[in-house]
Amino acid sequence: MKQAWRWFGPKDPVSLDDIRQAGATDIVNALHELPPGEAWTRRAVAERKAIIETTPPGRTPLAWSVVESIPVPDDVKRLGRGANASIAAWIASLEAVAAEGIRTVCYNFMPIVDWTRTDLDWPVPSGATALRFDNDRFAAFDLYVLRRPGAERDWDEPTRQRARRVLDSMGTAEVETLTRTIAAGLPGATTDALDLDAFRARLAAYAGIDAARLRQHLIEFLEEVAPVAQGLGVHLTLHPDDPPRPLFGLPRIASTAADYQALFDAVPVEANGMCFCTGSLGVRADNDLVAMAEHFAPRVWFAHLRATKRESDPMSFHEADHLDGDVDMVGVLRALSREDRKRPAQGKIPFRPDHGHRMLDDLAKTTNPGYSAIGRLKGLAELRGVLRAVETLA
Ligand code: DNO
Repeated sequence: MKQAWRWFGPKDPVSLDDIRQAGATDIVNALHELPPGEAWTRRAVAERKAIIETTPPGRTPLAWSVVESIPVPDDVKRLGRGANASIAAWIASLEAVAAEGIRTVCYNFMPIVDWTRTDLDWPVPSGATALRFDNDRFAAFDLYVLRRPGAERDWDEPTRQRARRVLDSMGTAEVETLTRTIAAGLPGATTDALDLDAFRARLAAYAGIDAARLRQHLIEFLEEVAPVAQGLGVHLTLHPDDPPRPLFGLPRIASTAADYQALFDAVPVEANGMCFCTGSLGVRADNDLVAMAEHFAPRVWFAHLRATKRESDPMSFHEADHLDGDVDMVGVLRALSREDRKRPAQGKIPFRPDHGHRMLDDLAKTTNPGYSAIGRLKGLAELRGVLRAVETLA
């Protein structure tokens, strides 16, 4: 497996040398500065590639091997094949990436909001801070800040009462922070940053889109893009929903084994692949991650490895140390590395240590939430150790 690292580009406070010192060899990057729906040019991809792959004398080379993500614009999720201009632009970006020799592309199909948390600096007992999804805080936002029509129906009475108390305990600044955290998106988000009015308008545009419709739209999108990817020699990897359940009354359709199976059955071409994200999938107690890794191994072309831990309210979770959440990380790595050993050199699975606690010197620095250097370096070191052991014992 290839040890990779997400880098947000030249403005990332984590440098390419930091990544070398963490021991990663492969870079995960995207043209984050471009809005969803804008076609990437080959020239822009080549410029970024030159920044990543021009190695100063004496330094370890790095390879840009994964694009995460080419954002899927909102209209594709609402209209499916009907969003033909957006799909054409997505394919143009894919072609630009392939022309520069990058063979793995990650994307997701979450409506309106990409990955979602309520707390970005939640103190853990070591003195570090973690990302967290607190279900009551999320309900407080949905019910009393966004005031989403119909939200009352989606939350039971005890949750509504707790959410009310949570809201009453927050000052204006905290409500603003929570709003920004949820509606404006987190680093690497592929959805548009929205204020509350724009958020409500977007929600209204999803009226009538249930899980079956959204799944159909994803299948239509894949029917258009996956054969092109196949021809270009690129694997598409669908990132799971994070968290893997409906939010804001909107369907999510990449949360379970059955969800993925439906997509692979509908569009069997090999280019239709999966990003195996243990942290996202592991939030659901009914996802058996080792069984999923074994079953879907031939479809896995990229992995995000991190561990979430469900709390006393099992709808809430925080990000634990990489080996200490609910996921059986050793079991998952055993399954993925077994697959990896069967593959030729160009098919090796890149994985990145996903997220990490903010700790040590990073507590005093400006960092991208979840993407500080030291917490990920620690995560990668732990994962590398497991991998070495699993490979040695195989
Ligand atoms: C969060 C990430 C997401 C992910 C996209 C994939 O840390 O896993 O931003 O990159 O949802 O398209």
